[in-house]
Amino acid sequence: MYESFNQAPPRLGNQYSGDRVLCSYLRRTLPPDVLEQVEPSLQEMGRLAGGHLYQMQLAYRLHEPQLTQWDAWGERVDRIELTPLWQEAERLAAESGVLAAAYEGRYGRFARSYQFALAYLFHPSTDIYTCPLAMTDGAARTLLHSGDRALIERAVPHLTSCDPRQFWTSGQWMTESTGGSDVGRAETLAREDAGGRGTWRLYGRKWFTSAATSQIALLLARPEGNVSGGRGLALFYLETRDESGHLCNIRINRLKDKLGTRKLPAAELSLKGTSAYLVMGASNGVANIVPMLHLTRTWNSVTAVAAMRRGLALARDYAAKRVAFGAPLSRKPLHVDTLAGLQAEMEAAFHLAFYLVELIGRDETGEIEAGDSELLRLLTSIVKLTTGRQAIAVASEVLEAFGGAGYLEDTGLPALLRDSQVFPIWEGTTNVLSLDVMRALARSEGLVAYRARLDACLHSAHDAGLLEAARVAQRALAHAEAWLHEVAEHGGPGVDSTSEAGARRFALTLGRALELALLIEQAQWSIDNEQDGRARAAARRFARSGIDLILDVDPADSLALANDELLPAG
Ligand code: MFK
Repeated sequence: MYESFNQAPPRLGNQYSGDRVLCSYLRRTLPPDVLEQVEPSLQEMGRLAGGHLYQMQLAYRLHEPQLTQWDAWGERVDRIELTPLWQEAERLAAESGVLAAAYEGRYGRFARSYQFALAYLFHPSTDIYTCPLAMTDGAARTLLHSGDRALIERAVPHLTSCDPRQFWTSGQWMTESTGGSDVGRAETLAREDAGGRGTWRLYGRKWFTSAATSQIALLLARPEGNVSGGRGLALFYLETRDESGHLCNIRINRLKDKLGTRKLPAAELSLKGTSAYLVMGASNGVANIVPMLHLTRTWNSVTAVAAMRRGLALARDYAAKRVAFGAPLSRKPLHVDTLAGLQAEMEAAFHLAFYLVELIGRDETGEIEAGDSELLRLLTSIVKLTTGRQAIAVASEVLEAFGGAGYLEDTGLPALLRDSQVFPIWEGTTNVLSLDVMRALARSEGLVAYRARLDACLHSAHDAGLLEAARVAQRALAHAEAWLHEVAEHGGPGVDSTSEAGARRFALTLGRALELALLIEQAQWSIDNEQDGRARAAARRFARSGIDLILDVDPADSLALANDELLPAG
């Protein structure tokens, strides 16, 4: 009987031990005794991510969370049933300490590197369960930063628990229909309860919240009588359900019908007199929620890299077994060239994201110098916006590397692209974060520390093959500095129309130049200590992949192009 050909699908091995970039980076940056202690749990997470969790992800591909708003007898219940993989991920996240690792104080400033290595392995096989983890991490850090003893004692032990029965997640509820970017326009009203016992009631609609299954949320609302804008908002803490499990004056209007991240029950909510407590005073809400944003943006960066890595792991395995025109794809020069470019992007992004993680580790343990503090503030936005854009480009190419199979839902591959599209959108779009970079530079010396770090990386390079790549990074930074100088002379401090129009190209240039420098540093170390030239190959390739993106653009041309059908000919 005639049997038609069946292609063997791509497979994953242990996602820790098979990840040369992660393993080599940890060998360089962690003290050997710390690495020895954390490696068994990284091995275990890598095994699950490439095995059981990945198999579940494929098996439950069609499952989505279900919202039941009413019970059979007309009672409003707003119950959300999670997918089987999310239920598994919830348990595993707690037990394996994906959150707790950053708070248990065992590894000092290296705790964050360990935690984010766990998160990087956990993310791609758990259908974005890292969204509630990111929010939870941000909430725990913000509450600790607030110094509010009662809230800290009440919530932080739950948020950082390794016991799934005790573990709570947090939501972050900022976005309203007035804007996810211009948060200062939020309309949710806060009214203090009579008696002044510190309880407030919240009224409003949160248009887009993170997972609506969280036990607590940090959110913004405007105390009655406060001024408009971000300063008039206050940061609040609330618990979503009472002891019997009923939502506390919260209605889940609907789950959001998203392009991707569809296993994540992001929701639109109405607050109907929900009890809440102030965190850090009755104003300055935007400034007070910033510690949360810094962590959620870091999670965004690390998970963007993790998504790229997953796509590449699948594409590489496939290329080795897929035969076309007489040879495996892995031997075809053009396919090889394409995958090489993607690997270089991923590898560069990896080092940028984990450098940000290192800075956070040092910041949280008080081992950071003043200049690096300013660098941390600047990089949070730069890293998030740079890696977010890379993730989409890589995911799109990964799908193409599978040909038609990359376009078929039951391979599980299209979700890689849909889910990646979220990285540049949530937690601040590329443009909004680029403007944040300009504002940060107008107020701080972050660029001095940036240059010092970039120079230190480049000076570490002595391999002849890395020196040309180092010059590319130097030239890109010099061009970025010259551009900044020019726009500052033209418009004075702050953001004017010239600097605003070029802010994205400027921020991406800073992101890519530092990616290249950090990759060069790793490459030199790997040559010297591991006799491995693969990071060098990545650095050399990345240096040829568009580092300096700054262009001279005529604003009049931009205005005419952007408004093509709105403006008269001329
Ligand atoms: C994967 C699943 C996806 C689905 C789930 C998604 C759930 C939905 C979750 C979301 O809602 S995603 C959308 C999240 N939205 C954002 O991340 C906000 C983006 N917008 C910004 O970041 C704006 O720049 C910002 C809201 C901060 C601007 O607000 P304002 O009111 O114009 O504030 P301003 O004056 O710029 O800053 C107020 C204070 O905060 C200032 O300090 P001072 O009061 O001391 O002067 C700023 O310096 C400070 N600040 C702002 N951004 C900062 C910062 N400080 C440090 N770092 C920053 N990044």
